Amino acid sequence: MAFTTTPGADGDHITYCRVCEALCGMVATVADGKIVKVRPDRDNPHSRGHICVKGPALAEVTYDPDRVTTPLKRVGGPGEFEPVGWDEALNDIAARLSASIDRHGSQSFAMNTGNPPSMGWPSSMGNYLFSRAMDCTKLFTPSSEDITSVVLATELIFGTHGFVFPDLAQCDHLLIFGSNPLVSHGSLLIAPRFKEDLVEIAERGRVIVVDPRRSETARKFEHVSIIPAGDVWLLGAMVQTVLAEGLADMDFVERHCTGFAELKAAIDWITPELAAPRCGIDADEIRTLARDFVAAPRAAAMGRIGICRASYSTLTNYFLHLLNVLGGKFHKPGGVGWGHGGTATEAQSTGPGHARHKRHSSRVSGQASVWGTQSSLTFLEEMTTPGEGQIRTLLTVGANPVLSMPGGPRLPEGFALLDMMVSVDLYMTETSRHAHYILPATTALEREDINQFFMNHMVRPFAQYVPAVVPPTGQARGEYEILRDLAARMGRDGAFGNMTPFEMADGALQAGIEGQDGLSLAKLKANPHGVMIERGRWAFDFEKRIGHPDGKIHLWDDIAGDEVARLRAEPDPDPNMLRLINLRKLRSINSWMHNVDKLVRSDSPALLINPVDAAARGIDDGMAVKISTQWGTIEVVAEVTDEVRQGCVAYPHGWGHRGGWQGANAQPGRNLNEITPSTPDQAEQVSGMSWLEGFPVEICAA
Ligand SMILES: Nc1nc2c(c(=O)[nH]1)N[C@H]1C(S)=C(S)[C@@H](COP(=O)(O)OP(=O)(O)OC[C@H]3O[C@@H](n4cnc5c(=O)[nH]c(N)nc54)[C@H](O)[C@@H]3O)O[C@H]1N2
Ligand SMILES: Nc1nc2c(c(=O)[nH]1)N[C@H]1C(S)=C(S)[C@@H](COP(=O)(O)OP(=O)(O)OC[C@H]3O[C@@H](n4cnc5c(=O)[nH]c(N)nc54)[C@H](O)[C@@H]3O)O[C@H]1N2
Ligand code: SF4
Ligand SMILES: [Mo]
Repeated sequence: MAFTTTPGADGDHITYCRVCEALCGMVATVADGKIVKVRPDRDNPHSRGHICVKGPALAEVTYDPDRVTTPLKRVGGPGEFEPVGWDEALNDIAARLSASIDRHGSQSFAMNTGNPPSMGWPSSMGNYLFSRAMDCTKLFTPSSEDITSVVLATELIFGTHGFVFPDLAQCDHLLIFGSNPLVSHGSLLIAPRFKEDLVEIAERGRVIVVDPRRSETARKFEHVSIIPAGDVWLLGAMVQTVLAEGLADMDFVERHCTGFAELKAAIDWITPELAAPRCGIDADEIRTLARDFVAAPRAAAMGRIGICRASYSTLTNYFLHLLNVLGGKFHKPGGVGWGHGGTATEAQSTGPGHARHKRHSSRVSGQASVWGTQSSLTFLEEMTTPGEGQIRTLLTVGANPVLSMPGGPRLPEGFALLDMMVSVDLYMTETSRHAHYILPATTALEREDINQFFMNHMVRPFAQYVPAVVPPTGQARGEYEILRDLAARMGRDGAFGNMTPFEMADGALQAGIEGQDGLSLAKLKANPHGVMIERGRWAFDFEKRIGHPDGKIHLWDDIAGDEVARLRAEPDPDPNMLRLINLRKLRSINSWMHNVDKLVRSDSPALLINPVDAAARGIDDGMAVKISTQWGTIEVVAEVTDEVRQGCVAYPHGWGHRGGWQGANAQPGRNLNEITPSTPDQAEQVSGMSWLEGFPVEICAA
């Protein structure tokens, strides 16, 4: 079949989705200059025809009448804007940003970059280079609601942040902690046909899903129901079992690890009997889970956000790594390890010293920074607390923290104090309506891209370059272009260098990892459906990627020691407490696709509550209920279901819209982040991670 590579030309265009990390291949048909159809790309050798409902919905977003397609300048209160030209907008922004920074110092400038721009190469490079151009140390991202704890745990053990993920292709015993890949399609681990991989693993062996909710994934495989945030106890006791029963792979430990004796002594008290009431899983079952895992020759344990956002999430992820390492599953077929599919830039970025714990601890409450980003829970106080380094100017790029950050609804108190706030977005959102300027970004279908950053955590590494399907709607521009232009107008574009993002990508592709591959941008352009990178996942020397100066995996570490001591002093949980967990659904992506009618038509947010908990409160299915915490109360609709265990309720975030997206505004639901723990003292102190899973709530009929 013939394809065209000219943006906007009639015919079929090869592209890929950038809504989630699966990056599924798609074919978009253009007629009369407009996208009329989006279908799966069956010739994409990686996703092989897989897409979900959200991929084609990118076309609806592209042509959404509520989309912002010209620069907007605030002329009154929040939400009151008038269109302006690009030159006028960028000149005014540059002048006012420069003046404020001259007066208050570079520490007074902050950036908040969100999830969607991180899915693209030029957009993420634009953000990165602009933050460098501005010497920005106040970088807020969703990391502290997402990956900070796993990044820190990985740094402590391996001295690097390189993502450790399972070899789904060869594994035959997979433990999944706190992930629902049948809905999320995976994260920090790319396998677009994740479900197929899991079905095949289950055919060869077992897939065990540890989750407080009988999630879509748990339903299809073996489900182990856990008390929310109980994973630190379960994983601690599994590691203790491995140590106490002498099951550890001592050959690997002796060759590659330090700290074995210290670890063994420090956690001997986390017995399965002690852990059982704290995680809700019998002591015998905990032992069996540990023994079966170690005994399986090709086994892997993986975790994702369900274990990343509680008060011991760094330690939880630390124990998860230990389980894999001690169980003899690290850097082994069917086990876990670093990816080998990347390019030289990624090999370097997974090398020593990149996690940068505490490099820029926060000014007011001293919260740790991890991976160069700040804890979200310090965002408001950094804007409102006077003194040197108070945030005076803010750039948000593809982020909607008013809905997506804990305490988000209070952020406008800080926005109101800013000299200048600029948002680069597709919409006037709950966040960008407070900006002085909204600069219109392109959608994924309106920009060329390469999956550069993602190759390194693909189960089966794959490289693809795609041109834009259509030219930008109205006056929209790509983030890279916008930010480079803005930096130039401030005389700060030196950081952007002389190469385009694609020239940089080409250099990295040609360099390859350890001299292999023969990849180049030209080769990708000649193979528009993408190229599988054929090399063995384990065919490299993992010791070279360990970042600790001694070249060893550290089984024990002072920070982990402090966390274990803190855990030991943890009071017994209140057995009557209701704890809330978060919920992701197939037709939603965080806060930003709720203006697409075909997605929201059959997706409405409800609080899942167990029949026993509902009956105790006189709550029936479909009833309005109040969820309260010390941070506030929201009224939502209840769905009574034994899908959630007793003592656990679940609600999705990203709803409760009040922006310029009319369809989204008309949807039911409330902003969960009105009531999530939102003060800096509620962050996990070691990592700054937000507490989103298993925090206590009270529920009553409204
Ligand atoms: N459809 C859809 N896909 C998405 C997204 C989306 O919004 N919608 N978001 C994308 C993003 S930004 C990310 S980061 C990824 C996340 O990808 P995943 O980590 O797979 O995210 P979830 O689907 O939320 O799955 C988390 C699971 O953890 C469970 N859980 C909650 N609390 C606990 C706990 O204390 N212990 C344990 N063991 N489990 C717990 C939840 O019930 C849930 O089933 O998904 C991405 N994909
Ligand atoms: N309570 C609770 N809070 C959570 C989570 C949770 O599970 N529970 N999940 C957390 C996680 S894992 C994440 S990743 C974050 C997400 O946090 P954010 O990234 O801040 O939030 P999103 O809802 O993804 O908003 C993305 C914004 O980008 C805009 N946008 C979409 N596409 C583009 C584009 O191509 N370019 C530009 N410039 N803008 C674009 C959208 O209009 C929207 O305003 O939320 C976190 N917050
Ligand atoms: S799973 Fe859906 S949202 Fe994710 S990349 Fe594929 S089509 Fe896009
Ligand atoms: Mo995320």
